[in-house]
Amino acid sequence: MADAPDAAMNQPAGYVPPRVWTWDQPSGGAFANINRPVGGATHDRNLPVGDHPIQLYSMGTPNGVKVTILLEELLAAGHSGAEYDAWMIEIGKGDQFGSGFVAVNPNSKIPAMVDRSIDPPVNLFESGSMMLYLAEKFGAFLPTEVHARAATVNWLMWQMGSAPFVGGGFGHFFAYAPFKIEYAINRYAMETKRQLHVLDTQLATNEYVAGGAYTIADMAVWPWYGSIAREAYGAQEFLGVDEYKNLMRWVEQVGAREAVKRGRMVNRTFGSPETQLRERHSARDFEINREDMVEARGGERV
Ligand SMILES: N[C@@H](CCC(=O)N[C@@H](CS)C(=O)NCC(=O)O)C(=O)O
Repeated sequence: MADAPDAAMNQPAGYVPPRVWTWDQPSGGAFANINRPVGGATHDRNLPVGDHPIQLYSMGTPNGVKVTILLEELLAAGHSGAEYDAWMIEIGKGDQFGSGFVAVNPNSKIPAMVDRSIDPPVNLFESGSMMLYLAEKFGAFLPTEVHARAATVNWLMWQMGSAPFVGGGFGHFFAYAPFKIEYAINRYAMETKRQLHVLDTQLATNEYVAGGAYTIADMAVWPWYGSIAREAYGAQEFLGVDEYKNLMRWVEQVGAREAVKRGRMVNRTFGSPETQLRERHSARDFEINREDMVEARGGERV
């Protein structure tokens, strides 16, 4: 209920939600500068277009990495039609509010993708939608047998529905909020641990998330829950991630795949320079345009 029984207990003390919310102050916390209560473009800017059929506009966050892992897996499996240009959309700088980006994704969130092998081109947003689209287009990483396919889509949708509680809930209040709120941290730590336990239980009797085969469900779940298990928010001890033994086994197993290692690097803007490939326009970029190499050349991309 908006009007709590004792406003003195509220945060800040005495706060009572007004009848109508208005956007009159910055919310504080990390990323507050890009938060707005309205959608739509803030500036005119066309999206660049490269040579390949698939144009990806993204950044190396877990939602972006899901798609670059799938594209690298498709290429590794011999699907040359999955060749792609990965362009950088720096969300901290507001690139997602450019008119060209908004025309592809009215929701102004990375990743967004355009399949230009079809006329007119196909616009895609929501990483889960992009993964289903690519898996169906190439007939790969999505089983055709009805039970296995249903299980794969179940877990893909589970990831899409669950991860916002981890990122927007736990990660926000544990790491990004301007101050620590015990109630919020407890609420989202509980939910995050519940999700980790759900995954751990599933992986106790299944090699991969949706069963015996490596699918788009693994590629969707791994960037989020692998990252929670290994480094995200500096919360591994807090969440006791080592207790989820089956999850940890799968995190290592999937993380060891070469395509996963490559997919993680694409559009990455953090971590050590040798782990970052800011933009990817050909497979050779992994050998010549890693950020450590670009820095050694004084910023030149070749
Ligand atoms: N459900 C969406 C979530 C996308 C999303 O939240 N993207 C974040 C980065 S991980 C973003 O672009 N944030 C920028 C903003 O909120 O302005 C998906 O899976 O594609």
